[in-house]
Amino acid sequence: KAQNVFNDSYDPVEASAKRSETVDPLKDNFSILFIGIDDSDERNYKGNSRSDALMLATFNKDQKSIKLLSIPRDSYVYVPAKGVTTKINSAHAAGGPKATMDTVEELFDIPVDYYVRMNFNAFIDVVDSLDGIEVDVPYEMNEMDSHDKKNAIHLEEGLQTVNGEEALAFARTRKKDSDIQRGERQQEVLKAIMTKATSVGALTKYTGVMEAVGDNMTTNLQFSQIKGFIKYVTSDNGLDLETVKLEGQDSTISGTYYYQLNETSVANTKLLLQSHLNLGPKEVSNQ
Ligand code: C30
Repeated sequence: KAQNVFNDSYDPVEASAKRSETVDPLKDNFSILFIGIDDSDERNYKGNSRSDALMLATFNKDQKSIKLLSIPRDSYVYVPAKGVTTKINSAHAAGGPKATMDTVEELFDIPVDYYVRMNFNAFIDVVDSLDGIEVDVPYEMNEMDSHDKKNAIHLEEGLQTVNGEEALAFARTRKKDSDIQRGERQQEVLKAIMTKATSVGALTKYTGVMEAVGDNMTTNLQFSQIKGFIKYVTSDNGLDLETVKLEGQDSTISGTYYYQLNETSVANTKLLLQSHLNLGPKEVSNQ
C-alpha cells in the first residue's frame, strides 16, 4: 500500500479497464462512485453489506463542473461479478467496491476511476466534522438513528443545518415516499457535503475528518488528491454541480421487487456522462 494519511482508509484498486492512460484527478476529467453501505458498528455485516446509497459523480476540468447521478439501489442491471442481471446493490455484497465499480462501468460504458465508500459511522463523522450541513427537510419526520433506535431523530420541515445523525436519518428515510425520492435527498446531502467541504476555511478540517473516519471509510483516492481536486473544481462562483436523474419504473420479477431502468434514459445518461468526461473513441477501450 502507498504511504497515505488515510492509513486504514486507503485501498487501491486496479485501474479501470476502460482507461488506456493513467488518470490524474488534478489534471484530467474523471469519475468517482460514492457508495453508502447499510452497515454500522451494531449491524456489522462483515463484508456482506449492500450499497443502499449509490451516486456517480463526473468531473470536467475545463468547465469546472460536476454531474451527480443517483443510481436507485433496486435497479435491475447486469452485475459482472455475479454473471446475472439482478439488483445493483447486491454487487457490493458479492465483491465490494470493485464489483460495484465494474457494474456501473458496464451500465454506462464509462470508466469509474475512484470510489469513496462509507458506512453509517463514517458518514456521521464527516458531517459532524464539517459542523453540519444544510438540507431542506420536505416534511416533519421521526426516524431511527444509526443504532436503529426507533423515533430517535425528529426533524421539522424546512431548510436547516443538520448534524451527522440527523443527516443520516434524512438520507435513509423513505417510508413516507420512496427509494427514488430518498435518492434525490442523498444527492442533496452529497451536494451539501461538497459545498461545505469546498467553502473557505474547510481545508484545514480535512485532516481531522480523515482521522475520524478510520476504516469506516475506504477509498482509492489519496488524501492529497482529494485536497487538490476540491480546489480545482471550485471556482469563484462556488460549485457548479448538476444533479442527474435516471428514469424507470417499479417492476416485480419472479416475486421480487426491482426498479426497471428506462432504456432511453440509460442511453441518454450514458451519452451525457461520456461527453462530460470528454471521452473520445480512443479513451473508451472496449468498444
Ligand atoms: C471526496 C469528496 C468530494 C469529499 C470528501 C467528503 C466525503 C468523503 C464525502 C463522501 C460522502 C459519501 C460517501 C456519501 C455517500 C452517500 C450518502 C448520502 C450516504 C448516506 C448514508 C449512508 C452511509 C448509507 C445510507 C444507506 C441507506 C440509504 C439506507 C440504509 C427500511 C427495512 C425493511 C426496515 C428498515 C427501514 C428505514 C430508514 N429503514 O438504511 O435502514 O437499511 O434502509 O430502506 O433498507 O430499510 O426497510 O422494511 O427494516 O427499518 O426506513 P436501512 P432500508
